[in-house]
Amino acid sequence: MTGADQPAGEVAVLGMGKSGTAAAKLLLARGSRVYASDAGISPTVHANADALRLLGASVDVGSHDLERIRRASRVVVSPGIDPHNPPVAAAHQANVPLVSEIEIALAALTRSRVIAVTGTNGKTTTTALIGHLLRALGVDAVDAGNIGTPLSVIALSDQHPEWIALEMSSFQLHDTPSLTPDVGVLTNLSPDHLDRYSTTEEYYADKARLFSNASSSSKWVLNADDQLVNDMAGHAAGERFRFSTRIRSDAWLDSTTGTMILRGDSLMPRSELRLLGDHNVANALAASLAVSIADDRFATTESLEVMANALRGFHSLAHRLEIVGEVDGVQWINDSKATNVSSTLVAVSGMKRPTVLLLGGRHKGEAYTALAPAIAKTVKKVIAYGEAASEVEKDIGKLVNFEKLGSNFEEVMERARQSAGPGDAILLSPACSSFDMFRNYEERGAAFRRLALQKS
Ligand code: UMA
Repeated sequence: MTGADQPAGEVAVLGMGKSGTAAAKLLLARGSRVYASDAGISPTVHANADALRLLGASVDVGSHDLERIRRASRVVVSPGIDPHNPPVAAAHQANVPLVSEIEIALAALTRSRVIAVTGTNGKTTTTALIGHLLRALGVDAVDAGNIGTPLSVIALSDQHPEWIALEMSSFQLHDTPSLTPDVGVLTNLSPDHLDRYSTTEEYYADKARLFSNASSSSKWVLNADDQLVNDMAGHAAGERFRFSTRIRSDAWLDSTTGTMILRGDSLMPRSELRLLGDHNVANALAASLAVSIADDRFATTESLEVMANALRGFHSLAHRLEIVGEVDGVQWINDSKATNVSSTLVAVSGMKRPTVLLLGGRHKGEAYTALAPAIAKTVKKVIAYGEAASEVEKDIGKLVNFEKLGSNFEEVMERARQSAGPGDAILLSPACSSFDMFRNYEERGAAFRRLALQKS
């Protein structure tokens, strides 16, 4: 590590969730003095604090020492901490450089090559597909970032991988100024996180940071069907490659023959991809395109065949249009990861069966009216629940068979069961975050699965 990488003073790490804890461990391993703090007092925070204390960090649980943060030589902020919160504001006021956990990890991962993926929706599936394809090609590759494994965990491992499929959220992009991916993928753009950003433009500005260090050697994979994506890439330096489910592109779906085409060659019939919805075809096209341009080795005819086989073997990720089972002729679909309106719109638009839609949770600021046309086509009933129920009712309650419930998820599931008959589907695609009733979307999805499969 160079002197520039290793500040003389203490590094303050804000948040001791997954990313803060991993960043603190990496900093300690590389010789920094660390002060880690978390405003929360959950058992996880306490356990992480104990682990960091043992490694030599100074730790506060339940509060942040703002004076100490102001004196730090650098601050590492967890992505979930709102920039307006006191510890971040304190760092800004004192002009302490503030970075993400990813920034710390990238400085340590000098030899690994990176395919970075961002966008409003589809980025986790695309990242997972990229990692899956690379490993199928025999490459030492890992998936990291917003998808779940902090990049600092990878940086701490004994052997750094050759390639990293790195999912970047807008929050992470905000504080990662040195991100310079070998390949950058932008899946799509639509409003999201309006509970954190004051305008959609502000949110898009963070997404645009993907292109901050564009150079002539950069390669960009862009959604040809999304004008905002192409506008955002603008005049960024580097080569552009496009994917589409509508028009002839570098990777595209030829709907006349139902074939997925990669750089002029037939990749595979769409019907052999075991993922629901056209958006997943777009994700698979984006991932195979990103891999095929990443290195000449991955663009041969043999590699194409290996990738097609790997795509055939890829199952949907948990909580993303995941069919959890069929009970008494009713299909139960867990799309708990759909935490914004555009994601739910994609799910509802892809439904083939008459559908009971579970919509609700913590309202994030978007209107639900955009769902109305898609709901009119296949949804037989909307059950709105949680904090957002009244907001949902105001926007679409009169346009559809509608029922408003409270915040008892077992009751929501029971009413869903009673409202569906053989041949129907029950879709949890909430368009809201889960935090009013659950710890996170995974816990919400797990509750859906458990209650769906419970014998009535
Ligand atoms: N906290 C404080 N002070 C505050 C506010 C919060 O100390 O003022 C503490 C909380 O008590 C908590 C910690 O900060 O202990 C939370 O940190 P975090 O929310 O950043 O959670 P991590 O466990 O570090 O997980 C993060 C990502 N979380 C978010 O961006 C909200 C995970 O993405 C990611 O997988 C993980 O790092 C590893 O990279 C999750 C996510 O929901 C899946 N992402 C959003 C999304 O996909 O929409 C962006």
